[in-house]
Amino acid sequence: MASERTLSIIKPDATERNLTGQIIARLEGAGLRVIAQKRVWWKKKDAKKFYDVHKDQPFYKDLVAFMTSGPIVVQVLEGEDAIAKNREVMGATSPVDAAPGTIRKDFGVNIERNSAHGSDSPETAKKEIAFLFSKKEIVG
Ligand code: IDP
Ligand code: MG
Repeated sequence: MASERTLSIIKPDATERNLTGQIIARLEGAGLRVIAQKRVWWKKKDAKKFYDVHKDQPFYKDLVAFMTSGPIVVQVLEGEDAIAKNREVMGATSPVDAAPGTIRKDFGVNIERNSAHGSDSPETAKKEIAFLFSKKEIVG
């Protein structure tokens, strides 16, 4: 498997509880490198656009409210099989289902406030990275 890039977000429930360092340490510990990173506070239109794929889901409105409730850390991760590896380190969407030792099991509050986001495919990763970073901001 070649080197890949993926988009990672540390969500508001985690920034609020001062967990950014611990989450980044787990990602780095799994061999992923942070090659771009910034702390931002999304407006409603940003969150709506980012999660547009979920616009027909019953949780969409709450998800947009949650993702705009505080600052987030957005980052590009690079490494072997980065998309799958990031999702493996994060764990399943709900902390209840997430495997022991994963970010969502250890830090997630519930299925919505689950501390981290990770792109789910190469196409999504490309789109999400382009939504959040200019080429100049990805510095290796
Ligand atoms: P993922 O983040 O594991 O890829 P998705 O199904 O893409 O999961 O959902 C995006 C985000 O929407 C989740 O990370 C979580 O914050 C929220 N979410 C997903 N399903 C539910 C739900 O059933 N209730 C409330 N929030 C949800
Ligand atoms: Mg998803």
